[in-house]
Amino acid sequence: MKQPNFTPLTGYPEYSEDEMLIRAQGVLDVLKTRRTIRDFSDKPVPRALIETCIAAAGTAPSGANHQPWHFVAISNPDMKREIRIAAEAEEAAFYAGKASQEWLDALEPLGTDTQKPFLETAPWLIAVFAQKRGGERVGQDKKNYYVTESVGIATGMLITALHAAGLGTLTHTPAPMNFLRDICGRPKNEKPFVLMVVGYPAKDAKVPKHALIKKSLGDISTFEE
Ligand code: IYR
Repeated sequence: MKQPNFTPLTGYPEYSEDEMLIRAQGVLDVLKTRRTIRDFSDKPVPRALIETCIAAAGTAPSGANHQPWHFVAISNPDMKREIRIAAEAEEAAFYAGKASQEWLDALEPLGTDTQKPFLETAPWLIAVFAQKRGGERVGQDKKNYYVTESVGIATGMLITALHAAGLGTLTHTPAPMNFLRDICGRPKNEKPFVLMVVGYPAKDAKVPKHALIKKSLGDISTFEE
């Protein structure tokens, strides 16, 4: 058995408990203002901002540290149009009968429909892919573990970084999204996980009141002390 190789931990300064609470509250204050946006401005967003947020997502923990994700950032108008056409075709089938009545009832308060103009309006789409096989280095072909969990965590960190930077996001999941693999030219071992729509909110952006209903801390947690 090969001996694991260790190095000293860095990057954990000690704060006072008061300071820790202030820091945690600061993160909560920022995250509380996040909304899922469907009305985007076409104002351009610098590529460096998107790169930095993807780098933040790439720091996520993952099964065996295989980092089983790939992010395709798209600002190319032709590709965005192609994605919109394919996504709207899937959504048309979804709303016309593929979705159960219970599902449609659950979506009713969001006011969503088959039209996805934001896929062209927003300056960036980030297609997130999950890799069934890979490894800790690009080009490897080992089995990946906890792929969904790992890519889900990375996507959460991507959303957090984008929001902290002042950008709006929509977590878009047209189903199925296999068209994304073809349009983005990604290999067979990658499964489209989510399509993040990224940009500034439109000046007159509205959000459904339904989205403001948040469970309380008591609802979402139990403490056993
Ligand atoms: N993908 C569809 C439907 C949809 C599904 C869920 I679950 C949502 O939270 C929102 C929408 C659409 O984008 O319209």
